[in-house]
Amino acid sequence: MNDPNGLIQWRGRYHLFYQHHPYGPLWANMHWGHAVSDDLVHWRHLPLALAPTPGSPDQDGCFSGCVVDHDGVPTLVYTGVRGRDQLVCLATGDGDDADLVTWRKHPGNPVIPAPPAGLELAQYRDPNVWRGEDGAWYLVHGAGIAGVGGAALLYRSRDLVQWEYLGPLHVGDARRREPVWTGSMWECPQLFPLGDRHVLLVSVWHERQGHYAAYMVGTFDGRRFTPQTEGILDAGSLYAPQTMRDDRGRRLLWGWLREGRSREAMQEAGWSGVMSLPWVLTLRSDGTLGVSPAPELETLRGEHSRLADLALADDERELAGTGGDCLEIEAEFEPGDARELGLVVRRSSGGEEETRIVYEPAAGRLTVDRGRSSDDPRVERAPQVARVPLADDEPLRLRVFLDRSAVEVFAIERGALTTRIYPTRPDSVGLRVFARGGRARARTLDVWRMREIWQEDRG
Ligand code: DQQ
Repeated sequence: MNDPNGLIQWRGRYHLFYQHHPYGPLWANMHWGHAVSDDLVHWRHLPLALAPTPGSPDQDGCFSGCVVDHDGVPTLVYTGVRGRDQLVCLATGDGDDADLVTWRKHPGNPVIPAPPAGLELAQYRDPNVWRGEDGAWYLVHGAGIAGVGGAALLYRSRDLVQWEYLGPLHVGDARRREPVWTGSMWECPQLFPLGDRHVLLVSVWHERQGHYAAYMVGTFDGRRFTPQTEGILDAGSLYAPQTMRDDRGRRLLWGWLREGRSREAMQEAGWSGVMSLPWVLTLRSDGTLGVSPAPELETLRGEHSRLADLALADDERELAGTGGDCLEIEAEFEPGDARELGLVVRRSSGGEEETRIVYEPAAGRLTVDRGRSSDDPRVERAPQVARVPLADDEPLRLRVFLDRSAVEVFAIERGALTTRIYPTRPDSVGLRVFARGGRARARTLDVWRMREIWQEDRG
């Protein structure tokens, strides 16, 4: 699996569609998978929602898109792939079907039959649709302009079938590399209101220089987006995120956690790709995005251990009896004068394997060090790094979720860093806390074993 698609709450239930290859562990032959949840925590698999139709505009793949409520008719807007064409297609569901399992493709597909004229587009895919305040439908479309790079294009429609091109919503600045680079294209763009601003979320894609998810916060005048602040949503493994607003008014986000192992290792495992946890987005007073894990995840907290007021002076302590590979860890540190401090997770008893979550106060840098995460030579070892500057005397508050190969680290309300790790040893479950080059204090350290979400399916 890869990108989350079509996030929607329908009759109170959360639907999560996603890019899926049902017949093999590597990316190919894109279908739409589908899962549903009442509580954001326990999910039920539903049948495939979309499959390519031979001889049609999506014969070579049903790529990313969204689902909207069109006056009671669930309507799926996606990228149909035929040869080199990647064009906007529609499918409609049955509003009375709470499971949203039946989809009929529109006979007039593709509903946007060609990219806009007058732009030299090297890439064009990934529609995302919302209802504007004027009652019209708006669509932001991912694009890459030859010689420029990432762009988000804007369309408007009254009926989701006839679309008028309104021009570029926003075009990347090819002179800058950070934080929002143009890359070759912006995949999966999404524009949504948050607080008193609009957020443009983009997945920066470049064929040789990597992928990452970035955001801009700014204003939208109905035609153009003007950024005021911008940042990297996640400098780790999360890509192609999509968001939805739920009936509690929250802006929820999911992303695809990409693999960090070779194609051969994925083949051997028989699967690849993980969906992130549900995140809640907020707008911080400095105009940057705050992220935190959805509070519903706390219902998975099982056996609990707590340590409080632990002084650390250039040492590393084993937290006996707290280890595991499915844990939630919440820690609040006073960084003191330590050069670095943090947690060691998935540590084998002899230290052969370990993953270090390291905070360096002077640099305001959070790193997940995967240098010794795995004995398997086929996995990525590069550290993953996020900027998390703290104010003077501000504590470092971390929430860490370990779920086997998926690691999601939240520096509370400030940023997130997701990682994939592949320890090989059965004893790589140890947990430690450390400070180096000075003194720090762990004010509180809570560890919960996380409960399994799939039990009922096994019964
Ligand atoms: N994944 C989809 C595309 C999208 C990319 C194909 C982003 O629609 O651009 O699986 O990961």
